[in-house]
Amino acid sequence: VLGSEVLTLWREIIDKRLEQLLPKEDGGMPQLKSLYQAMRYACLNPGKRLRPTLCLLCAEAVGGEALAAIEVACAVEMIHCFSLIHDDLPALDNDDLRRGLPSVHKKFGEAVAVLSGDALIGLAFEVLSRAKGKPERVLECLRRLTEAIGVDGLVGGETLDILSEGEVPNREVVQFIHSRKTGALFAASCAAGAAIGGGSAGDVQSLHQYGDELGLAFQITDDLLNQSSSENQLGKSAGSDLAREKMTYPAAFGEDVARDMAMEAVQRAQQYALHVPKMQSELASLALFAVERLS
Ligand code: GRG
Repeated sequence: VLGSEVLTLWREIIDKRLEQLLPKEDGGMPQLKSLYQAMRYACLNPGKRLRPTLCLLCAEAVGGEALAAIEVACAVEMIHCFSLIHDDLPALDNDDLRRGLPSVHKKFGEAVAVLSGDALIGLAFEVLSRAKGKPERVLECLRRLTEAIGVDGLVGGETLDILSEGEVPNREVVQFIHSRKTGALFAASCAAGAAIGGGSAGDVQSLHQYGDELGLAFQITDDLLNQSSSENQLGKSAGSDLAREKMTYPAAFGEDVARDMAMEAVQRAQQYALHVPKMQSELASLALFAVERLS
């Protein structure tokens, strides 16, 4: 089974639950309609849904039911969409295009964009708190996801990414940035899925490592695509890393070595996938998808 087929299989279920969990456009207070619209726009536009799919698969991989992880998966996607809204803001990467459409601040203005992101992260944790499962498992998901977004995760990685613009490419720094701004959320999505699925400590750890390696392969590929692909193909800006002198894998290691490193990370991810009881081939396909994707 191809990675893209695994994604197609789950996307409708994920989108349907997200749709139910997000505020209705015409619900609540009429004056807040643009806030509700911005939250829905950010979450329901056509992204790949890779992180929530991994979360569901990892629950199944450890012997649980995929759907038991749906709240955790939706929380993960809300966190991810929040990070995209903020990443695109003028103060950060200043990107006008996302998922083939105007980015949230272009469509709704900066204030509503910032605030819709804030609302999404709150909603993510509210949804997570309602996840079905033993309280200690829900708490483990909470810990893993909050760790993944904090100073040792997305925020730390993104901050260094921004502060390193224009600096001479440095291999250690680029590894630090990538493992945090991208790897941490992939790892936490997988580990949280495994945790809520009732996995043993060893299985949860294997899937954390799997997600970490997949995330590395995914971000190196993102760097390579930014360099070689087009805005049309990506649905987001292309060539922007060079223009902003970003600290990327191709900048620090060269394109060929970066490509090899991405493939090596896929292989390591696939090795970790062999440690869990089920869904090994689906997990292996999704790891390969991280490098073979065109957008
Ligand atoms: C979460 C508290 C908190 C802060 C976030 C803004 C920020 C701090 C971090 C930015 C992280 C970021 C945007 C990293 C890039 C990761 C990446 C390659 C995103 C693209 O992911 P895809 O291709 O997107 O899976 P789709 O559109 O398919 O969902």
